[in-house]
Amino acid sequence: SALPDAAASAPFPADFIWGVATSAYQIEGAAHEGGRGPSIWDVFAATPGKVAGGDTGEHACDHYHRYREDVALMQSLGVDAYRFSIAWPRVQPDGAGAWNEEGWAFYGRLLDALDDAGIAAHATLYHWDLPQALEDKGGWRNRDTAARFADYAAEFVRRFGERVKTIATHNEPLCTAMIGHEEGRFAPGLKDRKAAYQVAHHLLLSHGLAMQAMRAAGARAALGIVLNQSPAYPAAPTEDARIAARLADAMCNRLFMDPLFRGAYPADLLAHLGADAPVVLPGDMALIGAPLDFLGINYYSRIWAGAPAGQPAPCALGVTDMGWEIYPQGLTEHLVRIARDYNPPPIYITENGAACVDVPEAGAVHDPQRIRFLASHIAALRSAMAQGADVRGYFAWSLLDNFEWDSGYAKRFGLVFVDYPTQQRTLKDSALWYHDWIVGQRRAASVRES
Ligand code: PNW
Repeated sequence: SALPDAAASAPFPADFIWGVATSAYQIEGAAHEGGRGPSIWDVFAATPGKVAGGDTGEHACDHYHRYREDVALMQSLGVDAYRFSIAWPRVQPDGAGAWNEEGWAFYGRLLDALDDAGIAAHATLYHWDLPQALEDKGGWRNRDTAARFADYAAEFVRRFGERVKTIATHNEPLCTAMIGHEEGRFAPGLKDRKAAYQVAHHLLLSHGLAMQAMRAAGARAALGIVLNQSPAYPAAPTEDARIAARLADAMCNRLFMDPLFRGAYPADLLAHLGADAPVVLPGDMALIGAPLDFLGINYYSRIWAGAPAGQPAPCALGVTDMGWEIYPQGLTEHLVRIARDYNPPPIYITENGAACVDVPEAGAVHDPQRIRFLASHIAALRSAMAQGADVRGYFAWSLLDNFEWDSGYAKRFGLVFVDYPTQQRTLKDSALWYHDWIVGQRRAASVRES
């Protein structure tokens, strides 16, 4: 399926959106300010042994206080759009009942700053920071949490629905469900496969209920969901490895894509799960399958499945500082496959980026690996579009170095370097590269128009 370089280097459409992304818990800090309630990540990070270095999001990038400076940084990059998330416990500390006006006011100020800078806002309602009060009642294992989420979503639309271009219900429900409830590496830290699949279903249900509630509240923004997706490849030329890859695809991709776009969980996955398959009530699948205005896809790497015991998965290219294989072609292959198998709505690449070992040096940060990562994935995206994938925008992860979940501050994904003790921000070479890339695309578009 590889196309000649011409497709990958063709200019992007003039209205293609270039952006950067962040999430609330990873950058805001001010965990105890402005009436914010505790989230499951505050509790998890405070538990010894859960996060590298004992790091927490208590201060993070102090974006809660420095958002104006951060919007100015985005402006200097020349981006069209900013994808960020709302901290649910900031706007509804208990996850139910009273709204916290001081919390809503923060997002109002952020939206004002983005307006002034001419940067479009793309909001995500849930990027993993569940109010702890809801976790105390069973969190996403409790079906009622889905109804609480829909209330919050509708309130967001009533307040800010006119001021954002897109609203995503969830970010990466796969990670919430599996890393949070089966692996235990993310909050709330459970190790229970049956619970994890019930959580996956309740996340999808909460998405469906939120879509319904937001439409009823008169949402004008485009509504959708963000999924992390990875093509799965057999790690050996054997039938066992092919079966393992099919199952990995079911667990990572079709688990969410099939209910959203085909109205049912994958039969092979349900058969594999047996008694661990989720309880689904009548009407759930119709809610979950309601039409989306857009689909967000986060792409980082591919999955190898079925490597014979003791044999490492083949991995020809380099890896990032996360140890994740760099495989831009997977983005092309996956987007083409999604277009073919699901006929999805317009797609945004809502995250793509790399962790690198970045060292500041005399006011600069040289990160050639990140530049190569971004350039090669953008080219891979362009060739997917040439093969029919309808992609409208690309958001680099991330604007800033930030709290990288269980890795704490040890892993740096930012285009902008953050010196945490001083909170000083420094543009990395990749930020300058991204700026030049965006300017180059705009110039090419205006030449085409004249
Ligand atoms: C995404 N995995 O998380 C998240 O949306 C971001 O908050 C995060 O900072 C970024 O990617 C980088 O990690 C992921 O294990 C976490 O495959 C884990 C995985 C993938 C994405």
